[in-house]
Amino acid sequence: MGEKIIQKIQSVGEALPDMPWEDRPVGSDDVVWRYSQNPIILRDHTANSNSIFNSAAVTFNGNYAGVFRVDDTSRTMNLHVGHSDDGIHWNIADEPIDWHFEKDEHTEFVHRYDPRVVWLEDRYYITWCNGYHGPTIGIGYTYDFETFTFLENAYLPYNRNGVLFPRKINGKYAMLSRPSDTGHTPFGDIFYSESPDMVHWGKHRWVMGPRNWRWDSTKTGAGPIPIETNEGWLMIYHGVLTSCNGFVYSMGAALLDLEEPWKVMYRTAPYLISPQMQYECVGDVPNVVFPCAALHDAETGRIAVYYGAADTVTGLAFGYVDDIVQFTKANSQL
Ligand code: BMA
Repeated sequence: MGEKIIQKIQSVGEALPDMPWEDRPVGSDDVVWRYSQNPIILRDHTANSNSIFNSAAVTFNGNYAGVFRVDDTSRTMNLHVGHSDDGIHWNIADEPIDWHFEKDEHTEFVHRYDPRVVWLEDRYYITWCNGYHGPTIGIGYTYDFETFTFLENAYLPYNRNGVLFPRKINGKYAMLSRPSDTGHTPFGDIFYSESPDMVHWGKHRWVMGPRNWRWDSTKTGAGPIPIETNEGWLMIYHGVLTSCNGFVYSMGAALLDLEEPWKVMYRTAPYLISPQMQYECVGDVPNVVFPCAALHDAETGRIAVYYGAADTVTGLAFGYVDDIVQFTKANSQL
């Protein structure tokens, strides 16, 4: 795959005409609504998969490509590549991505999960939660979704939910992440870090954390690649509440300052989507809506959000960027 072709497609700056879409259901005033055919990817979609969820899709070469979290039937968590003509029906590889490592010490494998993918300058970068003496953020890249090269872990353990911005900010690569622990982390604040070279990360800034007595009162984590708008970076994120029956993962939104993204200007007091459908409430981990990617059509303002449901299957939700921005401003609580 020539780099030029990829660049040409991306320079259009919009998703494809057949981007996944379904109009808001008649009678609904939800700002974000689910695809009626959810889930789009079932748990046994590939050979030996236990579950496929928390995954990332992007436009690629006139179609769509993605990096999928596939937990197999031995319950190893790994990343698989997928391709699709319409962003809904996916052909996902049965075998995990075979990473190219430039340094021997990187070949140690524990697990990889919760990928995000972004087109940045000249290639697609992938970030994910990488098992390295505990979870931390792995970074790699591909030009063609065939050859994948691992760079370095961004941080020391423990960290999850590493999400790159789609362009440099103040001349530096920029990433959101969520420092954690070795387990199911009963806390979680989002931080901002910058890097001159995608390897060395620093100048860490606190962005936001849980809010008392809200749907995100236990922890927060960035979701899809932030979307640049006139009103700031639209950051769709997951927030977690602890109920008497365990964690509940919902999706909300915040607007971050364009030049100083650690400054949160608005943040939805209500969630945008919380686990309410059966496929979100029942599965390996009940009550989880976990967004990891969003296709964006700059011309129509439509977005299609990919989210993991109940740590088992993958769903789609739709909305208009302008509506979500206005909703976030009108219903904000920092
Ligand atoms: C988080 C991550 C996610 C998962 C979620 C709910 O800590 O491990 O991959 O979807 O828990 O189990």
